[in-house]
Amino acid sequence: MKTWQDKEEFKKIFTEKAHVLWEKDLQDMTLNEVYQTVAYMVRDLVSQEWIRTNKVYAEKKVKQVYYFSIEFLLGRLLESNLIGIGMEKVCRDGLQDLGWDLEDIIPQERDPGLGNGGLGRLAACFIDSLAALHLPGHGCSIRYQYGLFNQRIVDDQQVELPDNWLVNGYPWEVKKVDKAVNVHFGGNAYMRPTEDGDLECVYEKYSSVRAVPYDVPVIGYHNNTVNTLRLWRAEYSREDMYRELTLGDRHRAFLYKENVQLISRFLYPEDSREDGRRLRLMQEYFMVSAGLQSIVRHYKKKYRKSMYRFDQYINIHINDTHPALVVPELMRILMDEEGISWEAAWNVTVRTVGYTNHTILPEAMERWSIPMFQSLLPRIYLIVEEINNRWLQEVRALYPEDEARARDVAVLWDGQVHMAHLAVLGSHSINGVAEIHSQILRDSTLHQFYTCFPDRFSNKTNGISHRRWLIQSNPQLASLIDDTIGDAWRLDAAKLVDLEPFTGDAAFLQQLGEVKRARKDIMATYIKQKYNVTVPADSIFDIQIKRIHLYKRQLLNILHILHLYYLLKTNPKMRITPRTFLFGGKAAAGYGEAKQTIKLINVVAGMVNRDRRVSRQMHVLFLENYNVSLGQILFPAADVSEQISTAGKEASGTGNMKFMMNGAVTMGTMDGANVEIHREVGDDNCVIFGLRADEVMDYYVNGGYSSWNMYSSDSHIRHLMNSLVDGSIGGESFGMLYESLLDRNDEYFVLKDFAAYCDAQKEISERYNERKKWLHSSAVNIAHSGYFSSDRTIQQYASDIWHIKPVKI
Ligand code: CRA
Repeated sequence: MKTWQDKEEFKKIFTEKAHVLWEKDLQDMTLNEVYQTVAYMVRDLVSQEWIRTNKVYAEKKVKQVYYFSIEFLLGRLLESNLIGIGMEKVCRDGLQDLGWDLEDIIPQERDPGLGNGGLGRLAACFIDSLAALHLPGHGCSIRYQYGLFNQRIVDDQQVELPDNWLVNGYPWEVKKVDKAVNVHFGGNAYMRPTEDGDLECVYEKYSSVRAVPYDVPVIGYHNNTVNTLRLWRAEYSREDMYRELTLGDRHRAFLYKENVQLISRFLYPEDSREDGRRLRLMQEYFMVSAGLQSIVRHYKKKYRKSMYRFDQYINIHINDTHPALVVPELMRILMDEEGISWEAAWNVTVRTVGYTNHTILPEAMERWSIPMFQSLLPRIYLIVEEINNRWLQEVRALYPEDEARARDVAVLWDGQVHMAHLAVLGSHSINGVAEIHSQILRDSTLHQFYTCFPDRFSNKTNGISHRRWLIQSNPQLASLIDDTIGDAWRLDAAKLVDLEPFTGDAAFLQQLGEVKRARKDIMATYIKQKYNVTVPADSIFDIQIKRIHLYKRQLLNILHILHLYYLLKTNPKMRITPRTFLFGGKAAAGYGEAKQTIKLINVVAGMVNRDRRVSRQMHVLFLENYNVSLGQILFPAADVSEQISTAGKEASGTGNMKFMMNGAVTMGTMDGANVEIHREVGDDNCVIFGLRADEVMDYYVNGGYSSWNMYSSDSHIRHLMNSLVDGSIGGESFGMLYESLLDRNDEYFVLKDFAAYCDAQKEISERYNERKKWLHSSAVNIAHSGYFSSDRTIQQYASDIWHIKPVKI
């Protein structure tokens, strides 16, 4: 790859580039212009490799995977790309000479808010790993004009501001006008007999949307691979507009134009919650159809192979059910455009598609009303109907007179299209994202499918990119690791286990303590600057950062804090290990309980921090607008990682892995990947508490839990619950939370797990006071975090599901 020889060359190229781009003297440039200049320079460096990567894949006709995801939560790219091409130092030094600090330039890049949380961030880690492992794999998604809202806290409450992330342009994208395709919506579809006695589909009177791709390079790590993330934008074309005008009136044409542009305007702000709105279905089909059309076109043009062999060269992976329309859309292309029979098309489709499930929360399972689906996608509906009919025929033949079974596995039932069932039926591979989650899929959520296709099910425990979450975000720890075991772990995260012999080494632990302290100081400085709050860096940094959701139980955390506060108020002589409790996360705008939780945290924080006697021992803070960039400051600074979801609810979690890799000790339930973290580090190096998933399930099925009984029998709980509604917390009332905990019988077992959580927190404090033991635990966590690298996850997908091989560029 072309690189900058040294900082002198960097400065020369920078100066030329800046002049061309901005027509300004260097001293007049804004920081943002400096950022953009460097970003374009990085793109110049990789452009040859980007072209070559695609050429090599096509020339060698290698099998490629396309990862379809409605979200890609990339985070900033300048620093990660500089690290990827090994040019960070040259750039830093060059900028320094020119009078800029790279640290001031990096934050000029806006976080592309193209995702909500775990699912979108996972997709970003996956394409990062694909490129790092020189695997031929690309992303496909939507180029939302507005990302997830920016969160402001005003009067203790969340306010949502639009995230217009593209205002200054996005230097990483390349618009490919010549690669645009048309996607059809609405109209009529019906079958009619052909002359040779067959049936063919007529699809007419639809309206068209122009899908224009914007490609973002996905740069490997110290290799020459540059894969592609293709983001589709919806546009109207003059032709289509003209046709609308001739078909209808001007009003109709206007509506057409407005509707079309809406498709790629907003990211839906729901995380683990179904929304069911028409526009979302349009987004899903838009992404799927545009993505598939371009893949098929490329395959035919460059691979020149028969469509019957499509699955030998192409794999399509669907990240949850949002892209599940890949199944009927590929069927449509194979049958209507390529003239292939149903049976052959179905074989190709199933062999091409793989599906990952990310949630078992019933409220998050996508379902669409049939009338809406049918009117929006009439041709696709006919195909889904046929898939359903053929499938139910099989099921009824196998299990006659078992309508309950048919209902459990139907794609169309009760007036709805069940997307998870469509995804399962149309895939050769179905996987969950942590062992316990995959187990629950097999045992209950998808049990009937599992009995039909046991071989198609597997587990692929999630992972995170150790490049972003260790090398990039915690350079202090990364260089300590280099000094201790060498730097081979940078290419192979499994080698982090070489740290194991040092987890008892006093000198190493001492240095580890210093690194953690340095990272806590950075965090404390951020807090001081942004909130004018001083948090003591020698207190325990106890952090819960993730979407706000009842099942994730931020409530359990804040109720424990409130409990501690009351104890300290009533016993002025009481001493606890000083703690700083930090929270961050967005609540979906329409999710009342989640928003009230944010308010409760903020009101309690104000009360605690203002109380001089208490605030010597504890601080509480809600950090505004948690996103990838803020995460890069928070994970390295944590002592304690709060992973306290109700057991059985969190499919995997990935924040838990980021904390672990940065040496935090997990305080967690036996849920998601916590189970595997616990297995890796053992009881001594994490703190597990609370109900197990089977116990939770047992309460749901057989009853036997009453939160009112807890209220009556436990005076602490009674006090806490009363305080939610009697005005004693900052004169505010938190009725929704009170109702959910008591009147709605505490669906997530917050009160049930409360005592166990308090004990676990005491345990944490005691362990923290034994400094050497604590640092040992921290080191054990880092040493065993290699398993949670997304490189391991992607290698498993590549060999077990996609059957793709590395290609050296
Ligand atoms: N909300 C799960 O809840 C999981 C991620 C990525 C989630 C997390 O536990 O780590 O996916 N599920 O696998 C989801 O988005 C639609 O379902 C998530 O991010």
